[in-house]
Amino acid sequence: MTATPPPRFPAGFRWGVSTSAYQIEGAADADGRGPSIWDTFSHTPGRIADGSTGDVACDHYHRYAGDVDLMADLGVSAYRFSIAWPRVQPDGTGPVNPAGLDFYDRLVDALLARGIDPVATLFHWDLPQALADDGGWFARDTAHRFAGYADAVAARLGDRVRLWITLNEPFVHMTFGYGMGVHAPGEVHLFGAFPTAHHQLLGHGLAVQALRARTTSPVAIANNYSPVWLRGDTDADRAAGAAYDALHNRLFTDPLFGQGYPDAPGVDSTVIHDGDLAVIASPIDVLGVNYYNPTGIRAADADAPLPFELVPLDGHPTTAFDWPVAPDGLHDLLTGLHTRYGTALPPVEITESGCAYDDVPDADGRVHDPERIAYLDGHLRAVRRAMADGVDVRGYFVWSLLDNWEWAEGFTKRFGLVHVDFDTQQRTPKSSYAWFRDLIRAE
Ligand code: GBH
Repeated sequence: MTATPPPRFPAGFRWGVSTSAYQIEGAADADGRGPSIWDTFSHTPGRIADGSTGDVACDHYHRYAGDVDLMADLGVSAYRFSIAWPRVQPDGTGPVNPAGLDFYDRLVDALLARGIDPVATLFHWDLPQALADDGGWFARDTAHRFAGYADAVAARLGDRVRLWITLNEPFVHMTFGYGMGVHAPGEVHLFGAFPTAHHQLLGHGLAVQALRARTTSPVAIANNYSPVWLRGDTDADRAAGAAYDALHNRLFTDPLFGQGYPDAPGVDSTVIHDGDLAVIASPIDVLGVNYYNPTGIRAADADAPLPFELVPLDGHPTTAFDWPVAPDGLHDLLTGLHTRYGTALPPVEITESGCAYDDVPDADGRVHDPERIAYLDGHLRAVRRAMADGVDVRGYFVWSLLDNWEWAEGFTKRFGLVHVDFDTQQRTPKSSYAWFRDLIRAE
């Protein structure tokens, strides 16, 4: 257990937990839902570590009421979930499927009844398969379709959603989905994937405009950031660090704040039309920050395919994913955003922070996860230090409420405050859940 309680946060600081649709809902065929790229990908042999799919996942679609009870008992003031586009528009365009929206209507009302702010992400990687068949995010039209979908969701959920988030981690969707092919849709374009960055950002900007016409609730994007920790001090190492920073941290952020694209590998101005950058820079109210770990970088060999080399950060504990535990990275990135964007930076919310460990119930059925408590404690202290250094942070969401379906890792990585037995669907709050509940109560 941690020695001293974390420092106090300002009154009104938002405490939350995060999930995403494909990782928890299951009910893949229910009520007219269409297929998404993750259905296709997970059902393709060899793509998922344990051969599993999200067909059932945490069966949250049927168990949401009990899951909202878990949140109420935890005492969070907000819940960040994502809306599955293929439930709302089974083909990604055209008429809305009312039964699909009914689910989110019920969820939002259940949250509000318990005093929990609904925070809705419109796109957490589960693109309707029909749109992928038309080119996915390589197709400029997908950006316009995304805005149409945002309009349809906001027409139904309007101001009951208290914070709207357009995209989750467009960097990961581009890089893993279209660059390296380890996530859906499984395409390998390497640095040729830049159009999927631009079209996601264009879709973000168009969706911001669509949301403004329907709601007065604040609007955000959730980017993931990984500060560069140089491992080497030659000019070549520094150039490599700058290239990685441009690609991972600036490509999806500089254009939001009117700076256009950085000089990052792959940027291809031929896909940028007149006026696009102004749409992308449509003002947002909050920047969502997802943080897991920093990245060690040094110069690559001259004949290497990448202009940088990722190197392990020694001297840090690691999670079940082998990601280093480095809370200072969160402080660095928050103060770095503040320095780089200055007054253009809106208030920040930490929209994901968390870790995977091999949590197993003991003989009494209890799940002890002291490493997760230490992880969260360290990262909350880092947030508080960044706030003391002048960064306006308004909230912190733990990834995740539940153990869930961790994309290409299937069910092999557990991120929850609540343990899930995927055979019985039994939920068991871990010791980190009690710790987080006590922390929120003490605030
Ligand atoms: C998020 O992505 C997702 O939004 C969420 O759906 C997911 O479940 C959650 O995180 C947990 O994975 O091996 O040191 O080079 C996180 C994106 C990209 C963050 C890979 C960590 C690995 C860094 N992650 N990155 S390293």
